[in-house]
Amino acid sequence: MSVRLTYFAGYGLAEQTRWLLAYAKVPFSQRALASFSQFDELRNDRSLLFKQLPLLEIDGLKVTQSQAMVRYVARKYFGAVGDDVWVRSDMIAEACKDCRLGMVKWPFSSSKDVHIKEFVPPLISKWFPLLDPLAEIKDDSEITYAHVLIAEMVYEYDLMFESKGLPSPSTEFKNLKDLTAKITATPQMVEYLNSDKRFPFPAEGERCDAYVENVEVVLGRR
Ligand SMILES: N[C@@H](CCC(=O)N[C@@H](CS)C(=O)NCC(=O)O)C(=O)O
Repeated sequence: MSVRLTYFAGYGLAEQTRWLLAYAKVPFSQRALASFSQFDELRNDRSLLFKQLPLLEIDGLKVTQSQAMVRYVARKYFGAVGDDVWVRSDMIAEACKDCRLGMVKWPFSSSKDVHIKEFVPPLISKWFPLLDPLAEIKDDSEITYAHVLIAEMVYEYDLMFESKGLPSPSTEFKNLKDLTAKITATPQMVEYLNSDKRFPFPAEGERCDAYVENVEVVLGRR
């Protein structure tokens, strides 16, 4: 089995798939593009259905569109569950996609202060109270791919607020906090989060600037 993820050197639209692969203990390699010519080659050799990243390759199958990637990995590597659980998980996954927009946009915001004080809080106050009851787990066997996505989102937002010396948004949401702690404490997630596959949080300053530069160069904007 060969699994490869192609994206930039950062989280963006690829991190959910990285977490799902890591949680499901699926070995994967990744390719962080560094130049426009690498991206252009993929656009021209038809690897990218819509000429966009990220790209997930599994045994020759080329999957793009981050949410199609997430669902494909979920279907292939997470256990079989009934239709009701699948549909609920898919709905939660869409909510996570919407809520984590503040994460995806963070590196590109011209003012991190405005972003964290004005753009992100409405996302948190809309989605966290709705997701909190859905994050309650009585037994580990209840964990679905959607729970891993919730944990990913909560974890990244906590890192974002921490990077600005602000209290973690998850503090007030017991189920979100407990679920995130549970998932990130599993041996496979500890391994992933400490591996060189996990990119550091793009904190304001050099790290963020380097990520933005990477994206702009690869997309041919600089
Ligand atoms: N709906 C797509 C959006 C993908 C997307 O916007 N990718 C950006 C990079 S994060 C891209 O490749 N932009 C280049 C382009 O659209 O030409 C997804 O979720 O994967």
